Amino acid sequence: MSGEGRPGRQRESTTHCPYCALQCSTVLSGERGGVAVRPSADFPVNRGGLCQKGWTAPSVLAVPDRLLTPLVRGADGVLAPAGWDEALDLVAGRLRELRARHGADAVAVFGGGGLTNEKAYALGKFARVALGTSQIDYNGRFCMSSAAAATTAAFGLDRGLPFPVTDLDGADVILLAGANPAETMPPLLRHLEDADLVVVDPRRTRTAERAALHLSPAPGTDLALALGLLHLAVTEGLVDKEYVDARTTGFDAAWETCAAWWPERVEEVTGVPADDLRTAVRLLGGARRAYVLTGRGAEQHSKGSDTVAAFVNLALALGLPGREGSGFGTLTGQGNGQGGREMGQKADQLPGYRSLADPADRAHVAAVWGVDARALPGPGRSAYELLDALGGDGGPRALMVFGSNPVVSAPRAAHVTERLKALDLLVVADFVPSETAALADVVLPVAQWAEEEGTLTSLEGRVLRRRAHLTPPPGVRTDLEVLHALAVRLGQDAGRFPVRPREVFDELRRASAGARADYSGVSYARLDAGEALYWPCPAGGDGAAHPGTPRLFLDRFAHPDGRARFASVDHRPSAREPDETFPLYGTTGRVLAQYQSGAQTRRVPELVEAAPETVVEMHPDTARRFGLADGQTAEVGSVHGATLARVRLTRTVRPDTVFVPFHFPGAGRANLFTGDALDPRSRMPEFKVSAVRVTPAGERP
Ligand SMILES: Nc1nc2c(c(=O)[nH]1)N[C@H]1C(S)=C(S)[C@@H](COP(=O)(O)OP(=O)(O)OC[C@H]3O[C@@H](n4cnc5c(=O)[nH]c(N)nc54)[C@H](O)[C@@H]3O)O[C@H]1N2
Ligand SMILES: Nc1nc2c(c(=O)[nH]1)N[C@H]1C(S)=C(S)[C@@H](COP(=O)(O)OP(=O)(O)OC[C@H]3O[C@@H](n4cnc5c(=O)[nH]c(N)nc54)[C@H](O)[C@@H]3O)O[C@H]1N2
Ligand code: SF4
Ligand SMILES: [Mo]
Repeated sequence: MSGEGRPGRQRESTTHCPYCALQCSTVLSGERGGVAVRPSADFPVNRGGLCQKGWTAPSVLAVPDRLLTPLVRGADGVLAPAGWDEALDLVAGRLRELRARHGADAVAVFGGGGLTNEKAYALGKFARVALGTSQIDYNGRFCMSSAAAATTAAFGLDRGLPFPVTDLDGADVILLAGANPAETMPPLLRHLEDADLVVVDPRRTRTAERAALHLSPAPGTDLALALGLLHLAVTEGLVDKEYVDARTTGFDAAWETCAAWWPERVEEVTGVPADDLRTAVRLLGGARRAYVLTGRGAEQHSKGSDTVAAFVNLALALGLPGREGSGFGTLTGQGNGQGGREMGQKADQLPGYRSLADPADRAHVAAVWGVDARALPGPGRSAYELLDALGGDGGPRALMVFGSNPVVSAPRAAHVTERLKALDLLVVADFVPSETAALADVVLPVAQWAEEEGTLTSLEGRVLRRRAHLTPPPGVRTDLEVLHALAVRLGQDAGRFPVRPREVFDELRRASAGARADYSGVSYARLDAGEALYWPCPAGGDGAAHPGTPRLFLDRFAHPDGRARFASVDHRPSAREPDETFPLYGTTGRVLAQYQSGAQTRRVPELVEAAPETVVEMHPDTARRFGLADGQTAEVGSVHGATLARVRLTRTVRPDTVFVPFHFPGAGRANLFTGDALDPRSRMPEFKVSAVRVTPAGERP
């Protein structure tokens, strides 16, 4: 709580870290230029811990190249400072012109999972109402979409962790499939200390080093591995038959495919010894309290949603989901990766997890927005498909980006960059000159996390308050103010796009009332009073406040019959497997000291020192085979393109695999070698598997 204006005491504000979905609670003090951060002592998720990114977050508030004035690209092709009216008039005028000439879908919007609930909600409404376009999607498509597709199908509802993080404290065994929290959510480890960890990762990560058992499959083979684990659960007699009968459907059909995945066959496909598979299943099946958790390593594949489904099948067979003290979950990534996927910035979605394809959902939201439901557009393209279509035949001619840096983070980045350049108008709202902002026709400088109010929903489904410690610097506006000003210029009533976060939140409560992600019982007042509110939290009908829902599915799953669904899924290869020309698996992911596209963390000196440039991690045997030495600059190339990276030799990675972090710009972008294969259900790109060769830089065959 902020103690503003208390005499004789330093002003402090309790808020949350700007980065990942763990949303560690922090206390800010000091004035602009000298803001200090410390972890709050009493928040149960981080328990007084922060990672290096959290400790250094205040320095982004005062980076030397902070955007403090709108920029407009002049006739000379250079971005030059402009006034707000000039910039907004220009944007609105061009948008109107393009819409008149090419139709409403000529204008597209790209959002982000780092936006607060209020901003994500306002952005979706702005696209559908002020622009009337169907063309909106967001970077969560690259992040949570496979897990969301699979868990919605299985449980009827997608909340990353359907239980509080602190439930993990009591676990005996936790299987982590493709997650490296020791680098991506360090304070989470405090909740994993007492459990035996089974870590599935082609690298022996810092997380795997703490594991009781490390399974190291070839990239892209988790689906076979999960099918094999279910096979063993059955043959070892570990299935919870009573639970399967009472709480699920579809087991027999699921068994049909995994019956053929006996351990030796799984070993052949994944490289994981059959004995280790048996040990894993016995650990999990023998535990009283066990959890299965997935991360991006299992999800960012052209078969990511089927892979998550196979891990859900395993958890269901063992009777874990919907029981206190055990469960299935996925570790959501971005600060508001959970709320951001419920508030209507996804191509097919309205606030509260309502569906654009459902007439009753459309009618409810249209009534809250005061528009005719028939005027709401239908579902649009998914993130990669949207970026791929920019500036092409029948594709959008203008794009507005709020909270993403796709020049670095989108798959097949060179192609995406070309598409962005082909636009008639690119508008980027950001607080730093990101690589995407550098291509824009108009750049709008916005406020940062510590300068604004709002709410975010963390990976455990708890709604949290972000609080302003500073006022935004002169010349900077909030995202909500930008959307308001543009909507008015596009002919909307001033009252339809409020600028006060609290007002937007009250509207989104109404828009989500009665929906799957129901926030109608959550209020700033309740959050500020310190209540821990997890959605769904409907408004109490008889005046009684609903306590929220820390644990979902304890009595029933969210399908009409109350049962969870096993999925019938089978293994298949990745879109492109290694061959003679591209003999290695190239996989990508994160390092501790950098965040995402690096737009924020590459501006923090301590973090740059810790992780200055793109590296390619490879096994010494692999380096020898391809004539490479530690520290040398190499080219990591695929059929799509090549990345320059410094060779880092390590025995922690499989000899058939190289690993490249995706946080760096220019020629060091990992996404120069990733491709355009998408999961057919979730439209998730295959970030985790490319077929690559690694050659000394400048010596490509
Ligand atoms: N330091 C840091 N922390 C972050 C972020 C960040 O950028 N930096 N981003 C946040 C966000 S948005 C997200 S989504 C999360 C992501 O958090 P994680 O999912 O933990 O992160 P990744 O490094 O992308 O992938 C995890 C692991 O997957 C492994 N992997 C690669 N291919 C495969 C495969 O085929 N199968 C399996 N089983 N594993 C594979 C990689 O070796 C890697 O160790 O982190 C959040 N926290
Ligand atoms: N190869 C490879 N590529 C990947 C991944 C991978 O594992 N491998 N992971 C994918 C995943 S999981 C994710 S989540 C994406 C993330 O990648 P991006 O979508 O690029 O995410 P960020 O780097 O966080 O970009 C956020 C941008 O918005 C700005 N910003 C932050 N907050 C706000 C705000 O409130 N308002 C506005 N207007 N701007 C804001 C930041 O300064 C930054 O420039 O990358 C994906 N790309
Ligand atoms: S773990 Fe995530 S939320 Fe916590 S300090 Fe680090 S980046 Fe921030
Ligand atoms: Mo993510």
